[in-house]
Amino acid sequence: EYGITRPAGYKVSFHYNSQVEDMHFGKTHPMKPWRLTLTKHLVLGCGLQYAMDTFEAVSATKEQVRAFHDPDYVDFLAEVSPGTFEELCKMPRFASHAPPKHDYDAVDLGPFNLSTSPGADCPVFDGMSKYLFLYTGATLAATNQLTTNQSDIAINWSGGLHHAHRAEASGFCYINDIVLSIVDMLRVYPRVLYVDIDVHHGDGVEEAFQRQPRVMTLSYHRYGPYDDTGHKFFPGTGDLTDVGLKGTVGEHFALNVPIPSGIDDRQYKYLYESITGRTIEAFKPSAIVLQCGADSLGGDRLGQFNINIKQHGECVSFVKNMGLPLLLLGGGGYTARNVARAWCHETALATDNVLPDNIPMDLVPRPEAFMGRAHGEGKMYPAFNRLHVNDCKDSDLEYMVKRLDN
Ligand code: V1P
Ligand code: CA
Ligand code: ZN
Repeated sequence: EYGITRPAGYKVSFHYNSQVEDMHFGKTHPMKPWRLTLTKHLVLGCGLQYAMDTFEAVSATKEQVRAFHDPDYVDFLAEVSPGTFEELCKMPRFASHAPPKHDYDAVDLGPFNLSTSPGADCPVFDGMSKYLFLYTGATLAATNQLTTNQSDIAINWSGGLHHAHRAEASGFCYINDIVLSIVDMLRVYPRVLYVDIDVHHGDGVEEAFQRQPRVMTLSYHRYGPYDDTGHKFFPGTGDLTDVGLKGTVGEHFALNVPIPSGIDDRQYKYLYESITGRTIEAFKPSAIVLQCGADSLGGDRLGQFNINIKQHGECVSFVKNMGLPLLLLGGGGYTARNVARAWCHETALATDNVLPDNIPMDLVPRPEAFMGRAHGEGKMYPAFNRLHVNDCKDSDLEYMVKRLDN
């Protein structure tokens, strides 16, 4: 109906399991797995399934997850539910993993930074184990498509959970599917480039490979003062001076681009294309993993950037044009309807299809209202212009690109 065709000369695979959609992190929690329902409906409604090989994801195994994560943590994640949490917490091998101390913690935290308190970043919820091992299974299947040369681009919008640590959940992320994917890729690719356009710093991935010169991590993120209470924007890391673990062979194989709030399309394009371009030139990756967190879009509930879907998509096209094996993952994204639009648009870009601007209303998720009015009624690509109140000055950005020459 939209003239969807298969891409010429290369193959794209799409990995998903609808069981992830029913999960609830909690009433007030910003992470809404049903954003993936919207994405699926939009992708299928446009007929993009005809342009790709589609795979129903199966759960990752505990053994696969242990390739990065602590064995006790993996067992805990596999067994935990709201009903078993208290009991498991008392078991000595789990109790020994004391919760991290954060100065801002207002909620009771259990081992591995997990909690049943409402308001926790990483709550224990019904069906959680299923959800975690499924999004991880989808990323690993996508990775396998690439490493076995069966696909050139592989997509998992339910993955991209970049904050998870070896034995600690963080920022809505429990299993770091990205790290597991890259570890697997290193079996066949000499060098892997990880690029992260989520509005948050990709700290978990950076940390995992801080001593590994075969993996270059590059994150673009909001960085700096958060609000009047003096809190930093989550997770508070990713300064320009953070370039990998000093004194190890991994030094200079991490790059961070800290960005003030309010950055617009033109400014983001300039930063992204100059820095990503130079990084690819210098590092010469054999494959690229792109975390496409949609919370960098204007109007996001947690984000503070003013990026439109078109520019977000151009970040995908830019790395796609390098012609390397490419893994596209999701991540953050808290204004659900815009997340669905962005990831559907990026599925189209991955398969060399162009969607019409006007998609029939029954396909288009209703636009979010922001700044007192709804933009882009009935449109695939709403205009978000200037959603965050702050202006980002060109002069605030210039020094990051200048630094590339040093
Ligand atoms: O800011 C914090 C910490 C926890 N607070 C006490 C301070 N957490 C953030 C976490 C953001 C995670 C982003 C994940 C991703 O990069 C990848 C999937 O997108 C946070 C925020 C916030 N505004 O930054 N947690 C919450 N909001 C939250 C709100 C309601 C209920 C639970 C969590
Ligand atoms: Ca980022
Ligand atoms: Zn994020």
